[in-house]
Amino acid sequence: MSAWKQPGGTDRQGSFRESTVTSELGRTVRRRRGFHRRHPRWRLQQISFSRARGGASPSTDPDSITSSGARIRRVNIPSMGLASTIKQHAIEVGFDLAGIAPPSALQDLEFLPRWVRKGYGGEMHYLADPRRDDPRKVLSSVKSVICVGLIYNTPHPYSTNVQGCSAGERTSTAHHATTRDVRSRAWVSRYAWGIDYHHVMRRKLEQLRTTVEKLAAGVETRVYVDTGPIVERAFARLSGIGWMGKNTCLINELKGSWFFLGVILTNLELAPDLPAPDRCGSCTRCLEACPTGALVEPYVMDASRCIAYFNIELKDVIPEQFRTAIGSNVFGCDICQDVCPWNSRPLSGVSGPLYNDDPRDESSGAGSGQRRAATTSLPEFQPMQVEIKSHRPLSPRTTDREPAPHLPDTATFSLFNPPLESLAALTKEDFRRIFARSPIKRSKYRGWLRNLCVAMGNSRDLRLLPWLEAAAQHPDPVVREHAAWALRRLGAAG
Ligand code: B12
Ligand code: SF4
Ligand code: SF4
Repeated sequence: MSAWKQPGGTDRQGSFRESTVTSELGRTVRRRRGFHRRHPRWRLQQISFSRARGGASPSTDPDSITSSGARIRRVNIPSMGLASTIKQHAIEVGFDLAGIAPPSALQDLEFLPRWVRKGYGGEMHYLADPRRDDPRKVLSSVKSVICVGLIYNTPHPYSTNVQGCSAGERTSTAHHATTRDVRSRAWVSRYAWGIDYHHVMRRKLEQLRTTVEKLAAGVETRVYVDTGPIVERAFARLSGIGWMGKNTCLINELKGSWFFLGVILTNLELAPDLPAPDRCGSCTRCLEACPTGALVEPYVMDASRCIAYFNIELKDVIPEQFRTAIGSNVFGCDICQDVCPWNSRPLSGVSGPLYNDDPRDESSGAGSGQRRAATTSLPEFQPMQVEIKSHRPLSPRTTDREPAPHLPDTATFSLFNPPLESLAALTKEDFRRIFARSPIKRSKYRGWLRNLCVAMGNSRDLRLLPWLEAAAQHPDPVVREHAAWALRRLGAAG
C-alpha cells in the first residue's frame, strides 16, 4: 500500500461493464466501458485490475502464478517492513505521496519509442535516449523504484478562472475579459511561481536516500527528479501514487494532480504497491479545453503541439498557426489541469462560474460540489514577489537595442497573473538575477522576449505597441519575427 492510500481504494471497479475482446497483440482481454476502443490503455489497466481485484498480491502471495499465467515475483516478507519504513520516512521528510514500483514498466515503456517515432517529442531529442527504455541501463542492480510526489499547488485561482487570461481561441470555456487593462495580464504556469522544483525535490530526496542507504549494507541508489533517463510517470503510476489521466498528468484521487515527481532507484528488494485505478471515467474536459489540440487522443499528448513545449522547450520560432491559441501563457500552461474535476474547488471572490456547478464533473467519478486539490504551505512554491530596482524611462530603444521597458505599474509584482508590461520591464540582467533559482530561466531571456511578444500580440492592448516596436528591432531574428507578428495582430485589433 502506498503511504497515502485509504483502505478499499479500488472500490469503483465493480461499476464498470466489461466484455471480452481481442487486443492489438491478439490476446484475449476484458474490456472496460468508457475506454478508447483500440487504446493500449486496455492492456495497462487489465494488469492493474487483475492485481487489484483479489488477484494474487505480490505483497502477500510470494512467487505465485496468476490465472492469466503471469508470474508474480517472489517478495521477501522483511522487504514489506522496509518498504513501509521508507514510505513513512518519505512523508516525514516532507513528501506528500510515496509508493514503491517494480523495476520494470514494460507495458508503459513500450509506448515511448512509438510516441517518439511519431514525432510527438518535437525537438526534445533527449526523450529518445535508449537508456529510458529500461532503468537497469542506469543502475544494473535495480530491484525497486521508490516514487515520491510533492504538492506545489497554492490556493490561488486557476488560469481558466482569472479575468484577462485568454486561454486561446479554441477554448470555449475561457472567460475573456473586456477591458484593456485586464487583458494585458499574463499567465505563468503554477509550477513556476516559486523556486525551481529540482532544487526543492532534490534536497528532500537526498534526505530520503540517506535513510535508505542506512537500512542495509551495500545498498545502491540513484536519485532523479527530471534529471536523468527515467520515465518518471511510468514508475509513479505503477507505485500507486496516481493514475495517468487523459491529460497525461498523474492524478491522485485525494490530492489532485498538482505535484512533482521524484524517484530513487535502489538494489533493495521492496514490496511493490498496486497501481491506482483509472478514475477519469467518461470525462473529456481536458481534451476539449486544450487550446492547441495537443491531447490528440485520451492519454496521448503530441507534445510538439503543447503550449508548455512552445514556450519552455522550443528554442526557436513558434509555429504561427499556434500563436493565437497560446493566449496569455508566457511560461508553461495549466489549462488541462485547471479544468480537471479532480483539481476543482470552490472559488470565492473570483469572477467566473465555479467548476463545481458543471454536471460534467460527475462523469469523471470526481463528483460535484466539494472536491479540492491539495495545496501546500511550503514557502518555496508560493508566487514570487518580483522587485524591479528602479523605474526605467519609457523609450522605444536602449543602447544595446533590447526591447525598451514599458513603465511598470509598480516596482513590485507577483508572478501570479502578472501584468504583461511589468514582465516586459525586466532587462536581461533582471531576468538572470530574478530567475536564477526559478524554472523560468530555462526559456532564456531570448525565449522570454519571444513569449512576451506572443502574449502581447494576443492582448489587444495598444499600450504595448512601443515595446513591440522596439522588439521588432532586436538583434535576434526570432524576437524580431515574433514582435512583427504581434504588431500585425495588434494593428488588426486596433
Ligand atoms: C518531456 C516532458 C514534458 C513535455 C511533454 C509532456 C508529455 N506529456 O510527455 C512538456 C514540455 C509538454 C511537458 C509539460 C508539462 N510537464 Co513535463 N515532463 C516531461 C518529462 C521530462 C518527460 C516526460 C516523457 O517522458 N514524456 C513522454 C511520454 C510518452 O511519457 P509520459 O507522458 O511520462 O507517459 C508515460 C507513462 O505514463 C506511460 N503510460 C501510463 N499510462 C498510460 C496509458 C496509455 C494509454 C499510454 C499510451 C501510456 C501510458 O506511457 C509513457 C511512457 O511510456 C517529465 C520528467 C521525466 N523525466 O519523466 C516531466 C513531467 C512529466 N512534467 C511534469 C510537469 C509538472 C509538467 C507541466 C505541468 C508543466 C507546465 N505546467 O507547463 C506540463 C504538463 C503538461 C501535461 N498535460 O502533461 C511532471 C508531471 C507531474 C505529474 N503529476 O504528472 C514531470 C513528471 C516532472 C516531474 N519530475 O515532476 N513536460
Ligand atoms: S498543457 Fe496546455 S497546451 Fe499542453 S496539453 Fe495541457 S492544455 Fe494543452
Ligand atoms: S479532465 Fe477528466 S479526462 Fe481529463 S484528466 Fe481530468 S478526469 Fe481525466
